[in-house]
Amino acid sequence: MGPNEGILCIAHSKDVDGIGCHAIAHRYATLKGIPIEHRFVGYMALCETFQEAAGGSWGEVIVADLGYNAGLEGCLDALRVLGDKTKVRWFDHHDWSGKGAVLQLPIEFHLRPEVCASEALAGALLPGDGVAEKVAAMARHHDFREEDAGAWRLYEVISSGYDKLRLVEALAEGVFWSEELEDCYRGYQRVKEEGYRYLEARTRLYKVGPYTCLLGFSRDELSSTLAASRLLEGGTDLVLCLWASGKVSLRRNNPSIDLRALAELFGGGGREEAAGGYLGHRVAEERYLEAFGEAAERLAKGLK
Ligand SMILES: [Mn+2]
Repeated sequence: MGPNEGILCIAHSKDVDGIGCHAIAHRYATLKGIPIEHRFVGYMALCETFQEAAGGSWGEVIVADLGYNAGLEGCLDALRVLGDKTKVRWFDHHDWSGKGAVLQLPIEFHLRPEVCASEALAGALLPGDGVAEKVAAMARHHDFREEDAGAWRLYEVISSGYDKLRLVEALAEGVFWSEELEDCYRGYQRVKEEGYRYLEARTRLYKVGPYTCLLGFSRDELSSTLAASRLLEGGTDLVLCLWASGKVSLRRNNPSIDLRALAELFGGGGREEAAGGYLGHRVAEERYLEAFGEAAERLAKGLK
């Protein structure tokens, strides 16, 4: 088998579902003896990755746990070129309603909002495979915020910045925990506590439209979910967390707020209940209050 017949897996690496999709694709390829490469992407570099894929020569491209976002409109041509010459399967559970232009591309979409992306992928690639099912179950528990100590510990390992490919390879082999992961997990508990203290010292309450919103400025050591979950404990209608990179995360306590629509004000996307984007510039630590003002103003446009 030549290198041109391999699988390219494009998914994010921010949580158990994203990493789980990579792991299931990895296991599938390994069991079939097909070479596989992974691209760990975010919404920001997605088009570049599709352009790179379109310029390459792959046996199959698997895209997973990446929902529609406005940025995709900028690479429809690359996606069409890619889909015309390569089998592309796109597994996702985000909301794709009204996104006809992308859905008309020569891509096989498996859009299943009732499951997480890893479950959709496991069902299609490795039905009946115990390891894939276990990875998918952990991804589901994390994505749907269900009890699963193993899944949540794994999430903390992912948040700690542990080597993504190493974790994917371990999961693909059915190694769900190890001494090395335990060490990483323990080390991260200390880092996380410091991150919480830093965040709690840098929050401010805003009124945006009819809603209360707690804004926070976080260090990179806290992931979106961890930082935003901590902010949500304040009980406001919604929260917006900001990082030095300009990254923005939105979460809510009030289910009547559609965060995906708000995320579009930040060039991003996501789900109704969890979304994110970018402010558009970096934020220096000493100027986070200015950035809060800017973000709150933008939010107010969407929350009239
Ligand atoms: Mn997911």
